[in-house]
Amino acid sequence: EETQRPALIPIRGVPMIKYFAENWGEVEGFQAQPDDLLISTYPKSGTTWISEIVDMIYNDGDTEKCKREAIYMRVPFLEFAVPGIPTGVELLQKRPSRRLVKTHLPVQLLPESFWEQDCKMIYMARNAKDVAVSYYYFYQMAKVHPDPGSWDHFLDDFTAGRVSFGSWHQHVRGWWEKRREHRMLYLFYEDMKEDPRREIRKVLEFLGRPPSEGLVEAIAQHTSFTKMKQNFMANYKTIPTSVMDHSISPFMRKGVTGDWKNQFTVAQNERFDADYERQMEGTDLSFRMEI
Ligand code: PPS
Repeated sequence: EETQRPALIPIRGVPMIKYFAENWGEVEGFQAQPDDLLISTYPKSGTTWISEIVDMIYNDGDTEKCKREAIYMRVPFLEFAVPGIPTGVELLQKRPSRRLVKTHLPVQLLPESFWEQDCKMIYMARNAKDVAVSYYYFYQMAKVHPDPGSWDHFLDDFTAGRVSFGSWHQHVRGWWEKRREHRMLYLFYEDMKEDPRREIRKVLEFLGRPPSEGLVEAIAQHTSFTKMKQNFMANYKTIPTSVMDHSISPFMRKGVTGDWKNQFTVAQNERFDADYERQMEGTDLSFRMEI
Protein backbone atom coordinates (compact mmCIF):
# COMPACT_ATOMS: atom_id res chain seq x y z
CA GLU A 1 0.00 0.00 0.00
CA GLU A 2 1.36 3.42 -0.98
CA THR A 3 1.20 6.21 1.57
CA GLN A 4 0.56 9.69 0.21
CA ARG A 5 3.34 11.92 -0.99
CA PRO A 6 2.19 15.22 0.47
CA ALA A 7 3.78 18.55 -0.46
CA LEU A 8 6.13 20.25 2.02
CA ILE A 9 4.72 22.93 4.35
CA PRO A 10 6.87 25.86 5.53
CA ILE A 11 7.51 26.46 9.24
CA ARG A 12 8.96 29.97 9.67
CA GLY A 13 10.09 29.76 6.05
CA VAL A 14 11.66 26.29 6.32
CA PRO A 15 10.00 23.57 4.17
CA MET A 16 8.90 20.67 6.35
CA ILE A 17 7.27 17.28 5.84
CA LYS A 18 3.52 17.91 6.08
CA TYR A 19 2.89 15.70 9.12
CA PHE A 20 5.86 17.21 10.96
CA ALA A 21 4.55 20.72 10.25
CA GLU A 22 1.10 19.77 11.52
CA ASN A 23 2.64 18.66 14.83
CA TRP A 24 4.93 21.68 15.18
CA GLY A 25 3.30 23.04 18.36
CA GLU A 26 4.30 19.93 20.31
CA VAL A 27 7.91 20.26 19.14
CA GLU A 28 8.22 23.97 19.82
CA GLY A 29 7.09 23.45 23.42
CA PHE A 30 9.38 20.46 24.03
CA GLN A 31 11.00 20.49 27.46
CA ALA A 32 14.66 19.48 27.23
CA GLN A 33 16.47 18.22 30.33
CA PRO A 34 20.02 19.32 31.25
CA ASP A 35 21.40 15.80 30.71
CA ASP A 36 19.82 15.34 27.27
CA LEU A 37 22.39 14.94 24.49
CA LEU A 38 21.29 16.43 21.18
CA ILE A 39 22.49 14.85 17.93
CA SER A 40 21.89 17.38 15.20
CA THR A 41 22.41 16.99 11.46
CA TYR A 42 21.13 18.05 8.09
CA PRO A 43 19.44 14.92 6.64
CA LYS A 44 21.71 12.25 5.13
CA SER A 45 24.87 13.52 6.86
CA GLY A 46 25.67 10.53 9.07
CA THR A 47 22.95 10.84 11.72
CA THR A 48 22.46 7.11 12.15
CA TRP A 49 26.20 6.51 12.24
CA ILE A 50 26.95 9.06 14.98
CA SER A 51 23.81 7.94 16.86
CA GLU A 52 25.03 4.33 16.96
CA ILE A 53 28.47 5.53 18.10
CA VAL A 54 26.99 7.57 20.95
CA ASP A 55 24.64 4.78 22.04
CA MET A 56 27.67 2.44 22.15
CA ILE A 57 29.44 4.94 24.39
CA TYR A 58 26.37 5.23 26.63
CA ASN A 59 26.31 1.40 26.91
CA ASP A 60 30.06 1.00 27.57
CA GLY A 61 30.62 -0.81 24.26
CA ASP A 62 28.08 -3.56 24.93
CA THR A 63 26.91 -4.47 21.42
CA GLU A 64 24.08 -6.68 22.69
CA LYS A 65 22.60 -3.80 24.68
CA CYS A 66 22.80 -1.65 21.56
CA LYS A 67 20.68 -4.26 19.76
CA ARG A 68 17.91 -4.02 22.35
CA GLU A 69 15.76 -1.86 20.08
CA ALA A 70 15.85 0.01 16.78
CA ILE A 71 17.97 3.13 16.46
CA TYR A 72 14.88 5.36 16.09
CA MET A 73 13.71 4.15 19.54
CA ARG A 74 17.12 4.46 21.22
CA VAL A 75 17.60 7.94 19.74
CA PRO A 76 14.11 9.37 19.11
CA PHE A 77 13.69 11.87 16.28
CA LEU A 78 12.41 15.04 17.98
CA GLU A 79 10.24 16.48 15.20
CA PHE A 80 9.02 13.14 13.83
CA ALA A 81 5.26 12.82 13.39
CA VAL A 82 3.33 10.44 11.14
CA PRO A 83 -0.34 9.65 11.79
CA GLY A 84 -0.88 6.43 13.73
CA ILE A 85 2.69 6.18 15.12
CA PRO A 86 3.98 7.74 18.38
CA THR A 87 5.59 11.12 17.70
CA GLY A 88 9.21 11.86 18.55
CA VAL A 89 8.11 13.99 21.49
CA GLU A 90 5.90 11.17 22.82
CA LEU A 91 8.78 8.68 22.60
CA LEU A 92 11.13 11.12 24.32
CA GLN A 93 8.71 11.77 27.16
CA LYS A 94 8.77 8.03 27.96
CA ARG A 95 12.56 7.69 27.92
CA PRO A 96 14.61 7.56 31.13
CA SER A 97 16.94 10.49 31.74
CA ARG A 98 20.23 10.93 29.89
CA ARG A 99 18.14 10.87 26.74
CA LEU A 100 19.66 10.90 23.27
CA VAL A 101 17.72 13.19 20.94
CA LYS A 102 17.98 13.30 17.14
CA THR A 103 17.04 16.43 15.21
CA HIS A 104 17.36 17.76 11.65
CA LEU A 105 16.07 21.22 12.58
CA PRO A 106 18.02 24.26 11.40
CA VAL A 107 19.52 26.05 14.38
CA GLN A 108 16.90 28.83 14.47
CA LEU A 109 14.07 26.29 14.83
CA LEU A 110 15.51 24.31 17.74
CA PRO A 111 13.15 24.48 20.74
CA GLU A 112 14.32 27.14 23.20
CA SER A 113 14.60 24.72 26.13
CA PHE A 114 17.77 23.09 24.65
CA TRP A 115 19.57 26.44 24.98
CA GLU A 116 18.01 27.23 28.36
CA GLN A 117 19.06 23.85 29.78
CA ASP A 118 22.54 24.19 28.23
CA CYS A 119 22.38 20.66 26.73
CA LYS A 120 25.48 19.21 25.11
CA MET A 121 25.17 18.89 21.35
CA ILE A 122 26.94 16.94 18.64
CA TYR A 123 26.51 18.28 15.11
CA MET A 124 27.62 16.17 12.17
CA ALA A 125 28.04 17.73 8.73
CA ARG A 126 28.67 16.12 5.35
CA ASN A 127 29.68 17.70 2.04
CA ALA A 128 26.78 19.09 0.03
CA LYS A 129 27.27 17.01 -3.10
CA ASP A 130 27.18 13.63 -1.36
CA VAL A 131 24.25 14.83 0.75
CA ALA A 132 22.31 15.87 -2.36
CA VAL A 133 22.82 12.44 -3.95
CA SER A 134 21.96 10.54 -0.77
CA TYR A 135 18.89 12.74 -0.26
CA TYR A 136 17.69 12.13 -3.82
CA TYR A 137 17.63 8.35 -3.27
CA PHE A 138 16.11 8.80 0.19
CA TYR A 139 13.29 10.96 -1.20
CA GLN A 140 12.41 8.08 -3.50
CA MET A 141 12.41 5.34 -0.85
CA ALA A 142 10.93 7.32 2.10
CA LYS A 143 7.45 8.18 0.96
CA VAL A 144 6.64 10.97 3.41
CA HIS A 145 8.63 13.13 0.97
CA PRO A 146 7.25 14.65 -2.20
CA ASP A 147 8.19 12.94 -5.46
CA PRO A 148 11.72 14.25 -6.18
CA GLY A 149 11.25 14.20 -9.96
CA SER A 150 14.38 13.83 -12.11
CA TRP A 151 17.86 14.15 -10.59
CA ASP A 152 18.35 17.42 -12.46
CA HIS A 153 15.11 18.81 -11.03
CA PHE A 154 15.91 17.61 -7.51
CA LEU A 155 19.40 19.11 -7.64
CA ASP A 156 17.86 22.49 -8.50
CA ASP A 157 15.46 22.18 -5.56
CA PHE A 158 18.31 21.15 -3.24
CA THR A 159 20.48 24.07 -4.35
CA ALA A 160 17.62 26.51 -3.76
CA GLY A 161 16.73 25.00 -0.35
CA ARG A 162 13.33 23.80 -1.61
CA VAL A 163 13.66 20.44 0.17
CA SER A 164 12.65 19.05 3.53
CA PHE A 165 14.50 20.94 6.32
CA GLY A 166 15.45 23.67 3.87
CA SER A 167 18.83 24.91 2.73
CA TRP A 168 21.89 22.72 3.39
CA HIS A 169 24.09 25.84 3.22
CA GLN A 170 22.13 27.71 5.87
CA HIS A 171 21.94 24.60 8.07
CA VAL A 172 25.67 23.88 8.23
CA ARG A 173 26.50 27.60 8.56
CA GLY A 174 23.91 28.28 11.24
CA TRP A 175 25.09 25.46 13.49
CA TRP A 176 28.75 26.32 12.80
CA GLU A 177 28.23 29.87 14.10
CA LYS A 178 26.32 28.65 17.14
CA ARG A 179 29.16 26.36 18.23
CA ARG A 180 31.15 29.44 19.27
CA GLU A 181 28.76 30.18 22.12
CA HIS A 182 27.57 26.73 23.10
CA ARG A 183 28.75 23.27 24.30
CA MET A 184 28.89 21.68 20.87
CA LEU A 185 31.12 19.19 19.09
CA TYR A 186 31.03 19.85 15.33
CA LEU A 187 32.05 16.77 13.37
CA PHE A 188 32.45 15.93 9.68
CA TYR A 189 31.35 12.74 7.94
CA GLU A 190 34.51 12.86 5.80
CA ASP A 191 36.75 12.92 8.91
CA MET A 192 34.83 9.97 10.35
CA LYS A 193 35.37 8.03 7.09
CA GLU A 194 39.05 8.94 7.04
CA ASP A 195 39.83 7.90 10.61
CA PRO A 196 36.87 6.64 12.66
CA ARG A 197 39.00 5.83 15.71
CA ARG A 198 40.35 9.39 15.89
CA GLU A 199 36.84 10.83 15.66
CA ILE A 200 35.43 8.35 18.21
CA ARG A 201 38.14 9.49 20.63
CA LYS A 202 36.97 13.10 20.10
CA VAL A 203 33.41 12.10 20.97
CA LEU A 204 34.58 10.26 24.10
CA GLU A 205 36.55 13.29 25.23
CA PHE A 206 33.60 15.62 24.60
CA LEU A 207 31.39 13.34 26.71
CA GLY A 208 34.00 13.20 29.47
CA ARG A 209 34.76 9.48 29.07
CA PRO A 210 38.22 7.90 29.16
CA PRO A 211 39.21 6.86 25.60
CA SER A 212 40.16 3.26 26.42
CA GLU A 213 41.54 1.55 23.31
CA GLY A 214 39.33 -1.49 23.82
CA LEU A 215 36.22 0.67 23.81
CA VAL A 216 37.35 2.68 20.76
CA GLU A 217 38.01 -0.55 18.88
CA ALA A 218 34.67 -2.10 19.83
CA ILE A 219 32.81 1.03 18.71
CA ALA A 220 34.74 1.31 15.43
CA GLN A 221 33.96 -2.30 14.56
CA HIS A 222 30.29 -2.24 15.56
CA THR A 223 29.67 1.00 13.63
CA SER A 224 31.44 0.13 10.36
CA PHE A 225 29.22 0.57 7.31
CA THR A 226 29.22 -3.19 6.63
CA LYS A 227 28.14 -4.03 10.17
CA MET A 228 25.49 -1.33 10.33
CA LYS A 229 24.05 -2.32 6.95
CA GLN A 230 23.52 -5.86 8.28
CA ASN A 231 22.27 -4.73 11.71
CA PHE A 232 18.44 -4.69 11.74
CA MET A 233 18.49 -2.45 14.79
CA ALA A 234 20.42 0.17 12.78
CA ASN A 235 19.46 -0.26 9.11
CA TYR A 236 15.80 0.87 9.24
CA LYS A 237 14.55 -2.39 7.71
CA THR A 238 12.09 -2.76 10.60
CA ILE A 239 10.10 0.21 9.17
CA PRO A 240 7.07 -0.89 7.10
CA THR A 241 7.65 -0.98 3.34
CA SER A 242 4.75 1.46 2.86
CA VAL A 243 6.87 4.09 4.67
CA MET A 244 10.42 3.16 3.55
CA ASP A 245 10.87 0.92 0.52
CA HIS A 246 14.40 -0.50 0.60
CA SER A 247 13.84 -2.20 -2.76
CA ILE A 248 13.77 1.29 -4.35
CA SER A 249 17.02 2.23 -2.56
CA PRO A 250 18.35 0.87 0.73
CA PHE A 251 18.69 3.26 3.69
CA MET A 252 22.28 1.99 4.05
CA ARG A 253 23.05 2.77 0.42
CA LYS A 254 26.82 3.17 -0.19
CA GLY A 255 28.30 4.91 2.83
CA VAL A 256 31.21 6.51 0.98
CA THR A 257 32.63 9.96 0.26
CA GLY A 258 32.76 11.10 -3.37
CA ASP A 259 29.84 9.10 -4.75
CA TRP A 260 28.55 12.40 -6.21
CA LYS A 261 31.03 11.88 -9.06
CA ASN A 262 28.87 9.01 -10.27
CA GLN A 263 25.75 11.21 -10.28
CA PHE A 264 26.64 14.79 -11.25
CA THR A 265 27.17 15.65 -14.92
CA VAL A 266 29.99 18.07 -15.68
CA ALA A 267 27.43 20.82 -16.35
CA GLN A 268 25.56 20.15 -13.10
CA ASN A 269 28.83 20.21 -11.20
CA GLU A 270 29.87 23.57 -12.69
CA ARG A 271 26.50 25.12 -11.89
CA PHE A 272 26.56 23.70 -8.37
CA ASP A 273 30.09 25.00 -7.71
CA ALA A 274 29.26 28.52 -8.91
CA ASP A 275 26.19 28.69 -6.69
CA TYR A 276 28.07 27.07 -3.78
CA GLU A 277 30.69 29.80 -3.84
CA ARG A 278 27.95 32.42 -3.52
CA GLN A 279 26.09 30.67 -0.74
CA MET A 280 29.20 29.80 1.27
CA GLU A 281 30.86 33.20 0.91
CA GLY A 282 32.39 34.69 4.04
CA THR A 283 32.51 31.56 6.18
CA ASP A 284 35.59 29.77 7.50
CA LEU A 285 33.65 26.50 7.31
CA SER A 286 35.02 24.21 4.60
CA PHE A 287 34.31 20.73 3.33
CA ARG A 288 36.23 17.97 1.64
CA MET A 289 34.30 16.51 -1.31
CA GLU A 290 36.67 13.55 -1.56
CA ILE A 291 39.13 11.85 0.77
S1 PPS B 1 18.81 10.40 8.00
O1 PPS B 1 17.63 9.78 7.35
O2 PPS B 1 18.91 11.82 7.65
O3 PPS B 1 18.84 10.20 9.44
O4 PPS B 1 20.05 9.66 7.33
P1 PPS B 1 21.56 9.67 7.86
O5 PPS B 1 21.77 8.56 8.80
O6 PPS B 1 21.95 11.04 8.29
O7 PPS B 1 22.39 9.43 6.52
C1 PPS B 1 22.35 8.25 5.78
C2 PPS B 1 23.66 8.18 5.01
O8 PPS B 1 24.70 7.78 5.91
C3 PPS B 1 25.28 6.59 5.46
N1 PPS B 1 25.73 5.77 6.58
C4 PPS B 1 27.02 5.45 6.83
N2 PPS B 1 28.15 5.79 6.17
C5 PPS B 1 29.31 5.27 6.65
N3 PPS B 1 29.38 4.47 7.72
C6 PPS B 1 28.28 4.12 8.42
N4 PPS B 1 28.37 3.33 9.48
C7 PPS B 1 27.02 4.62 7.97
N5 PPS B 1 25.74 4.47 8.39
C8 PPS B 1 24.97 5.17 7.54
C9 PPS B 1 24.17 5.93 4.64
O9 PPS B 1 24.67 4.93 3.82
C10 PPS B 1 23.63 7.15 3.91
O10 PPS B 1 24.54 7.65 2.92
P2 PPS B 1 24.54 7.18 1.37
O11 PPS B 1 25.53 8.10 0.70
O12 PPS B 1 23.16 7.35 0.84
O13 PPS B 1 25.02 5.76 1.36
